Amino acid sequence: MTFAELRALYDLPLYDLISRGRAAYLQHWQGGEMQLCTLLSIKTGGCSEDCGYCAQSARYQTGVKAEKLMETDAVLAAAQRAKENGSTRFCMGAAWKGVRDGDAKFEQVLGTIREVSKLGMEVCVTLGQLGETEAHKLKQAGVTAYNHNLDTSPEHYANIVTTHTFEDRLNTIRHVQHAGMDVCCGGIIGMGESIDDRLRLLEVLTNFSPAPESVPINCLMPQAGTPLHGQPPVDIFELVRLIAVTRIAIPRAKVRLSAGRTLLTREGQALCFFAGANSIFYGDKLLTAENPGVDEDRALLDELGLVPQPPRPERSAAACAESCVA
Ligand code: SAM
Ligand code: DTB
Ligand code: SF4
Repeated sequence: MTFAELRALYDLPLYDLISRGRAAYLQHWQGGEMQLCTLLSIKTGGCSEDCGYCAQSARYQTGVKAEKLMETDAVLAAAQRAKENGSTRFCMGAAWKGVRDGDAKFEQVLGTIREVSKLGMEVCVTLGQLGETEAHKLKQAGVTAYNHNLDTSPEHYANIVTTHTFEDRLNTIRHVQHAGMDVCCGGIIGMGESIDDRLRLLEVLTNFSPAPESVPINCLMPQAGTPLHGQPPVDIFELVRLIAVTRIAIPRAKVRLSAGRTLLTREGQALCFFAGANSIFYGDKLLTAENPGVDEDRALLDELGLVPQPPRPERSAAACAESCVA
């Protein structure tokens, strides 16, 4: 879609826009199903990069300590708990600039993925930059989706990060696509960007081929010690509008209401779900930041009459070993 088309949608009267978001959702998805994803930080803190929102950058005094890469057994136990709790997707994140073939840590992560992928969940990782070889090895090990956010518009990117570029992010995404993994790619709002910046990011996403399988929309979790701490919170109607436009523009994608739900009311979240969000992170913690508790989320889903999305066997690691089509 063009920027002008996205902007025209965004500027519709709110109820017209969310009605169109809801209609686009119902064309492609079972009404009432919410995908539950569990996040685990398998390597926390000490990151070389200077992303201005991130508590895990070694450049800022945030109180997040650098930890070692988690052992396979501990990750596997967390994945098993996530499955028992009803999550159908397990996403492992590492505070790295990227990974390199031949590196012992990368080998360890591949071993962990091989084990986690036997549980039958969708397996997602977010490890930073990848080359072609690394992407193929991740796919072979059982990764079904790779999360690599563009985070903001090409124009605003350098105001937020200087240690890598928007183009670097796109290159990794191309490697992920060529290796046949699903692309999970979205952004963060509330980083001082304009509405146009948010829609320019969406314009880039709508031009991906194939379309992203998931689009996480994060609201900035203000992290003490980072340059972006102190940004004003995101306006709920701006968030709802962006979700609806994303749903209309990329109707088959999971639109994930990601970081920042602790900053939203229940009513605000309900409006986001109506506008087209159909996936959440489920569990008390994101990577380092708070997430609503499992009991609170279960209660919210119950009150709204939403049910966890059943596993999609066709997207499990085993089924995706050869190829996964959207
Ligand atoms: N290091 C890898 C990378 O940057 O791609 C993977 C981990 S990184 C923490 C994954 C994503 O988390 C970021 O791209 C960003 O979208 C999101 N994120 C990090 N800190 C955040 C914050 N304070 N608020 C909202 N989203 C955040
Ligand atoms: C995504 O888009 N959001 C998640 C996941 N992908 C890796 C991460 C959110 C991180 C929030 C801040 C933190 O926990 O440190
Ligand atoms: Fe490092 Fe990722 Fe945080 Fe950037 S977002 S500082 S690359 S962990």
